[in-house]
Amino acid sequence: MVLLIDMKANYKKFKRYLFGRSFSILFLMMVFNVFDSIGQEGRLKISMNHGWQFSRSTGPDSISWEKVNIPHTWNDRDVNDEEPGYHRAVCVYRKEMRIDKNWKNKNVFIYFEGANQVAEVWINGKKAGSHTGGYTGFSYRIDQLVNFEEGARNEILVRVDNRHNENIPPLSADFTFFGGIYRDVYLMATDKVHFSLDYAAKGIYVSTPLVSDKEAALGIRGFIDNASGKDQRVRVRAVLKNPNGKLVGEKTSLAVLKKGRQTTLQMDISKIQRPELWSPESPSLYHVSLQILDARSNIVLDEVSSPVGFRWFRFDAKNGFYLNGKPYKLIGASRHQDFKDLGNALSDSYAVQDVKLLKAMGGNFLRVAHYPQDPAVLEACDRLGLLASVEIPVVNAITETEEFYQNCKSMQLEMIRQNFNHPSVVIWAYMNEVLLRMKFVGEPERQKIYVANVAKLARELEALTRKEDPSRYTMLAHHGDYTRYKDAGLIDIPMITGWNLYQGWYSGNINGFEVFMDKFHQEFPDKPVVVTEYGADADPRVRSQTPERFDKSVEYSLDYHEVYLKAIMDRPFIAAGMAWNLADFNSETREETMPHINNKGLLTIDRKPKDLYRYYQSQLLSHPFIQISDWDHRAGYVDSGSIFCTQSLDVFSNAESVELFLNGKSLGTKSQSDKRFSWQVPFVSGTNRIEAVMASGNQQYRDVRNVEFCLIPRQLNSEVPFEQVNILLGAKRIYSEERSGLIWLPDQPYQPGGWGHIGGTAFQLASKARQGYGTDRNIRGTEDDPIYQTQQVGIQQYKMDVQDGQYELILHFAELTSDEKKEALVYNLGQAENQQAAQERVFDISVNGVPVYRDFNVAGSYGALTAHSEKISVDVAGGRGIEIGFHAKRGEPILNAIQVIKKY
Ligand code: GCB
Ligand code: CA
Repeated sequence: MVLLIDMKANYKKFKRYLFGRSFSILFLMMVFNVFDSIGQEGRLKISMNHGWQFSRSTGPDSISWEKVNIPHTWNDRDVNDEEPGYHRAVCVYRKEMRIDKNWKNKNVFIYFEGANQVAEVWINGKKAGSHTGGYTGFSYRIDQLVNFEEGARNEILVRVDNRHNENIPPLSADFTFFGGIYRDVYLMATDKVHFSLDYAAKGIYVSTPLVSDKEAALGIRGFIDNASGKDQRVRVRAVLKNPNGKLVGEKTSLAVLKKGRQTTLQMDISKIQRPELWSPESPSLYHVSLQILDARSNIVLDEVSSPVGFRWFRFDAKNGFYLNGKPYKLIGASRHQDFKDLGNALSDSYAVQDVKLLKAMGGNFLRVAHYPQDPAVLEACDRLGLLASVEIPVVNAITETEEFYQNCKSMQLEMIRQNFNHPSVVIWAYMNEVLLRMKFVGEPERQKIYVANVAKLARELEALTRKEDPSRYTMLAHHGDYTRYKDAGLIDIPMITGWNLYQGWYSGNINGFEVFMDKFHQEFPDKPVVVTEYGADADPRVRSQTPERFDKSVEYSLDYHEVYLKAIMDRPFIAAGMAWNLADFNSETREETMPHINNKGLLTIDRKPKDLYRYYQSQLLSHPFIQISDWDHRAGYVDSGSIFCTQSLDVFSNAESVELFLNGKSLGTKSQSDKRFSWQVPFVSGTNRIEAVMASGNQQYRDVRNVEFCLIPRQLNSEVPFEQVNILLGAKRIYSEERSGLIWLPDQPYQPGGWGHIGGTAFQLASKARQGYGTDRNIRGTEDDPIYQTQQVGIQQYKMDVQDGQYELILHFAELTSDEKKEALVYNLGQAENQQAAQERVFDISVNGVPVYRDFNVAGSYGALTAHSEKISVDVAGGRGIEIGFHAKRGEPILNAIQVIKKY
């Protein structure tokens, strides 16, 4: 920069010195070009993310400002606390800015990539505009509102509102509506003659009306605004370069732009020979740039550019998706736009990282769900090679008002216009499970009208989409209530039907998935179909040797995904399978093992791979892949009569066969087709070196992992010394605390010589529609909810035949019954609410016959659904072990978890 300024100041001397007189023209052009990029000419776009002030309150007296940078949300923390709900209100952002005085003759715009969900923009006290909808960009022309004088301060004020609004989708959904200016903000300056910024789009729309491997053509539609106050003669030049930067096509056309008007431009570049085709395997991008040049002076007034991907595709009802003429199975995942502790306020690099992770998994498809996301997402898909769908956030239900319909339509229009040029996009969608939260339950006639109104809105959005973009497909995603959507006519309206199916998760029978898909295909043999969602929660802290539905174990989710992926792969008519979800995401109303988080991700909320991700890699990658499960901190009970504990261990690989070694000794070779490899491994105490080996060609590949194992004796007088046990009562799952690494094992009934409970039964929810044991309610006062979510009800004793010594007992309690209403589960897919009438219980606790607590009343003293622990020291002598007695006074005694620690 400094150098450039010097150059300008000493222009004459310098010019002569360098080039002599004859080079002056060339040099002049160089100076112009350099200054182009700092705003003297052409178009300029600079970020405005830094140095904002933010206030949660809007009242003039109470206003207090804090410094923030954008991207910003005011809900990054409160969505994770134990208070139900999060701040949904009007908040204000403010910034002072100076505008370059040289921009006086330009059009100046402020451009927001997104603010949730209504934003009102004021410049120097005058309203520049307002925007409805939290997921699309918007821009306003502001040169008529700003002060260009040298040093003058301009104030920009943005009121952002994320309150519930009946007229703005989404009305409800299984994700959090974080408020704020959570995507980049830019200031733009253009010549008065420029490509239109209407709909915050680029003003040019590229299409590929003809593509084959022999020849391609590029269509360009553009809109040019002339705000200059006089008619202008311009030349518009389109330049197409191939992926190597070589010019492959050029077109120029002359136009007269009427003052104050918008001129439409239509150009094409044809006869592009042997185009390099775009595909996920080879995402070759051409590049087109369009310039508006003053016809007389040849000065560039404006310039925009776009990537171009030459590819063709179709969805076939019988044989699925075709890309560039060949059948092509689409497998991928959906993405939400939040990240651990950041809410939705992420910089672009997070978006790029997610796309990379999906690509590295072997995925070739991204469902951008349930709303349009940061521009960086689809840019990354174009570059890295992922096909994509995008949708507006009409989720669960609609409101039957003209305003709601209009908001849907403008969102759809903005989505299409803003994302039109991405070669990655093949589908536009506009409703997700729209009949899930049915309105007018119990009023059948009114409900019919409602459903008809939903269908009417769908038809209008469909018509709009097809008119805007005849080159892509349209889609709706429905939940598994087949007849509801069929009767509503919602299967006939879009070009593709998407099903979000959770048989084996929200409902019992996992094989129901195949049955459902086959039935649909039989009844609608002409309808292209995709699986827009399928998934099962996997809390990476929860593992199981006996996985079952809703236990939240990684193992159950693996079983689930194996069944689904195989069924999708086996059926050519299923064009695509999109796992729900790429990563865990925030859903404030959710409770379960990790409150506020939906755990169906293949990655954690901070994007660490779960075993699920490795499973997909093993099924999708073509280069040799082998990885051992990350369950490498384990505990377990000694097998009877031995000094080890046998547990299963998974290996993920695309090899035909894999051999496993434990501490150098082979445990045998396994072969597989579409499942993970699994061995029963006799783990010894301490470090177990696991090595998995595969062959590919004449090359060997291996993965090595040390599994740290804590062996717990079942018989307390056995050869294995006893140090500590951490036991979950009424549970079948294993739980690892994230911070301390402590591992909790399922309880057992007492056997002489060992330990366990005597009496009682495992706690179960009144509604058995879901999990087999424990509760799904948030337990307050702990981050380790699974320790407290299971319990033995009606317990009489807890007995441990430990040897003499000094021990510490920690008893963990939480009352799991409560009259407290759980927030309506919007994602509950039609399940009845799990309400459990509060139980009153009062009991005494004794240790080795000595009364320790009298009239113990967990809920009465500490509140229901709240973690509470008691620590007791015991000296065990005379070989009598430990015997904890629970003596009912009112109701049934309970115990949720117990730790027994040997001190000396
Ligand atoms: C669905 C919804 C999605 C939820 C998902 C779930 O069907 O489309 O928004 O997050 O189920 O996990 O329940
Ligand atoms: Ca961005």
